[in-house]
Amino acid sequence: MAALRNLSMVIGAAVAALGSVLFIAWNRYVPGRRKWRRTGYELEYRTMCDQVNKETTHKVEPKRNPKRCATCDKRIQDTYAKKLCSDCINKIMKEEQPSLLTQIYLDRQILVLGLDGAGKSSIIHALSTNTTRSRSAPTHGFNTAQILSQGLRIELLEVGGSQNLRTYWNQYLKKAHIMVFVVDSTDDIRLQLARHELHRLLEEAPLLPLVVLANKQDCKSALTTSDIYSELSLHRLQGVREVTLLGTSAVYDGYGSSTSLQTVRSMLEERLHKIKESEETRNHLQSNHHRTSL
Ligand SMILES: Nc1nc2c(ncn2[C@@H]2O[C@H](COP(=O)(O)OP(=O)(O)OP(=O)(O)O)[C@@H](O)[C@H]2O)c(=O)[nH]1
Ligand SMILES: [Mg+2]
Repeated sequence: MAALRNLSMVIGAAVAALGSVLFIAWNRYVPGRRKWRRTGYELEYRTMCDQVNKETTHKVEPKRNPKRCATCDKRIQDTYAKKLCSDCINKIMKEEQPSLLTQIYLDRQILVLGLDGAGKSSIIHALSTNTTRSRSAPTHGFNTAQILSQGLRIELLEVGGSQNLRTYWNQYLKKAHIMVFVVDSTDDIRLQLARHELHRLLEEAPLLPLVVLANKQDCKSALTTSDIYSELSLHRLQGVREVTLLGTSAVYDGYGSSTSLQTVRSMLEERLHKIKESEETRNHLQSNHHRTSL
């Protein structure tokens, strides 16, 4: 009896040992089974499928970050720039824009410059649409609008006034027929800087007609046009070039004593027609001279 009990205990132990060996072998060698791994003090497990999934997800292309430059894929730091980073904007301004301008070259061009926040975009909007708007975003690069006037196509071209864009201003002088320089009449702290930038441009383009707009005349703190005349040292240009200085408001058109933007537009159109006429007369005289000398 005792021998029988011993035999059944031995058989039971052998079956248990065999079961354990089979369980371990099953987990180890059959794919898709859970695999045990010891990490630190905790036991963690994962299936072979988990591993396969992990490996394949590594190969999937990472999602494109929407705040990356469309051209060079660099991260965009500037929150205003939606598509291009500042380096690519600078590159376009430096290399591509002049050729772009020759492609879309219009009959006459008015170059609108001035420090950032002076009101260039607001004025261009008002001149080209005959409507004013109360808000405007800073120009990162350039901004254009077109006016048609008695057979003349006029392009209004603004190059942004922030410090990094001011270095490109002079590249645009050659194509311009008139320069409109916009000043924020309330920004007395930066008038000295505006004067410096204006005279730097005038030195490079001694023949370019100049129109200065003392903008934001609707503001109580605005300096008068005679203050702006002396702050910008416009007397230095007397007898050297034709200068027109007008007070404007781009948000309340024709406010108080300021000149209405409709009048500014008519004056600019008239000037450009005169320039065109004198160019035509000169060309006519030149071709006559050429014919008689043949
Ligand atoms: N009160 C008043 N605000 C103005 C006038 N003109 C423009 N502004 C405001 O001044 C701010 C700057 O105007 P913009 O037209 O963007 O100036 P900008 O010269 O184009 O500036 P950049 O593009 O950064 O070079 C905006 O909030 C305009 O609404 C004006 O005549 N009167
Ligand atoms: Mg602007």
